[in-house]
Amino acid sequence: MLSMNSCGQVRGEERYFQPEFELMGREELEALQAKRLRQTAQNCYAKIGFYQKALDEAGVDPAAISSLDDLQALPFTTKQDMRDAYPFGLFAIDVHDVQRLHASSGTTGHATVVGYTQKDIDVWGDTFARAIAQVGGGAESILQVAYGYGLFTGGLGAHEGGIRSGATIVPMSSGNTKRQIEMMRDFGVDILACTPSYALLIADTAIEMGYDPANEFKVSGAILGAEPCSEGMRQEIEAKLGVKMVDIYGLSEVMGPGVSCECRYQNGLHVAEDHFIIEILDPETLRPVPDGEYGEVVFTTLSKECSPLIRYRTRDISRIMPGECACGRTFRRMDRISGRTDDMLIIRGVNVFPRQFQQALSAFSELTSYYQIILERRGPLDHVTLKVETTPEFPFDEVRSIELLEQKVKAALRSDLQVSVDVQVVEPKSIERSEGKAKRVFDLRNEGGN
Ligand code: DLL
Repeated sequence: MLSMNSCGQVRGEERYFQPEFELMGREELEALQAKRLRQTAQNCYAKIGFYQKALDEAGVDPAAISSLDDLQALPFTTKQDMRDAYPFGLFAIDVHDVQRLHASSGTTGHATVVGYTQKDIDVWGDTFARAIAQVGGGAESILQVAYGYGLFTGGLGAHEGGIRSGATIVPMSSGNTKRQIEMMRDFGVDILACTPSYALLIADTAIEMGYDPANEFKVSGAILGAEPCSEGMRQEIEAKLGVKMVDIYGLSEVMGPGVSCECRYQNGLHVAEDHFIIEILDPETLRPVPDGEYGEVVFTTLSKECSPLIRYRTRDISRIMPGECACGRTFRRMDRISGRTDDMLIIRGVNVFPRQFQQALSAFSELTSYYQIILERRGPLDHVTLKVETTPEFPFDEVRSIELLEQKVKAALRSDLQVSVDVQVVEPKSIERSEGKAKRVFDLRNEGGN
């Protein structure tokens, strides 16, 4: 349980902790959320044409919102709505009063643009600083930010958290891996922030360079997110780097990293409920599902000045973890993201998410965490090949061993996931490494061929 002294510091140490919110009683917290929800809806109605129209159509008077139950009557916002409003159509303030702009990639249409006032940035910094505290970091820490800086929210989000917690920041951005490792060693970095894929690449590269980062480096905490990370991959990162890892979640539309984050119990991600309302909805009926059941994650922002959002449909799939957390925080926990409604694969009628492959593969000590799923069209049917990479210790020159491993993996997938896919075992290091979010699924179904 968390304990604090009269200055609000945890166990006498200076850690970034906001007990007045993080330990707030549920009733009081929900009253605060209801009040902020009303203010948000009123602000949206007064300042953003899109919401004025949507709230009018839904027949909602924002001033009449009095409890969280009123949320159900509010309209949704989708990524398409944000794209249609490109670039500043969903801003509640004039762009000239905005401190900073971020945008998500526009590979499938317009980018979604989000603005931040100084207050928005402060809140963002607060939520990331809470994550730094979760891995034991604070004003005495040296934080290496190896998320990409730029329009992507990873780099600057982590950076703001570092400022807020008073840490010394090493703003590396992603890439230049050997240099990252030298700096990590020479500067005595104790906290690393990047994607799980990149943390693994950093660990493997350090080991190749002849270091034993788990024992020779000071790094002891890692704040990793922006993509799914299986339990097996987490354990590999923790063992190779000698760190405690917390999974951090967020999305640029809603804020960036820090919307939710694990505590040291690593048992679900506490949602920053003082700034966001989370709902888990059935994606078909758009009705809430009971706690513990999976559904689409929907967020409403409660304190954003520039880019408030009402009921934003993330397409991420998760669930509310039932029960209380041993850490004493009252913020509810969402489970790690199990997939996205738009990355579900349907293999011969069976629904499966890429992350489930990752989980099934972690049972094989002969395999690394690197894999690729390749979708092709062969005749009328979709064909799936799973490329998996062996560890350097695996006897790759023994054809029989490869065949046996392929058969074992195929059988495991059939029994764990009920899917039948071709398995191709490939040599160590033949699957491309990522310095940011790893690309796992290659959909070649519309690329001609047979
Ligand atoms: O990825 C923000 C972020 C940066 C989060 C750094 C954590 C750390 P986007 O690029 O807009 O923003 O992508 C958001 O990434 O909807 C999820 O599908 C996925 N995602 C983010 N965090 C996690 C996570 C950032 N911890 C999209 N686990 C989201 C699984 C995640 N998926």
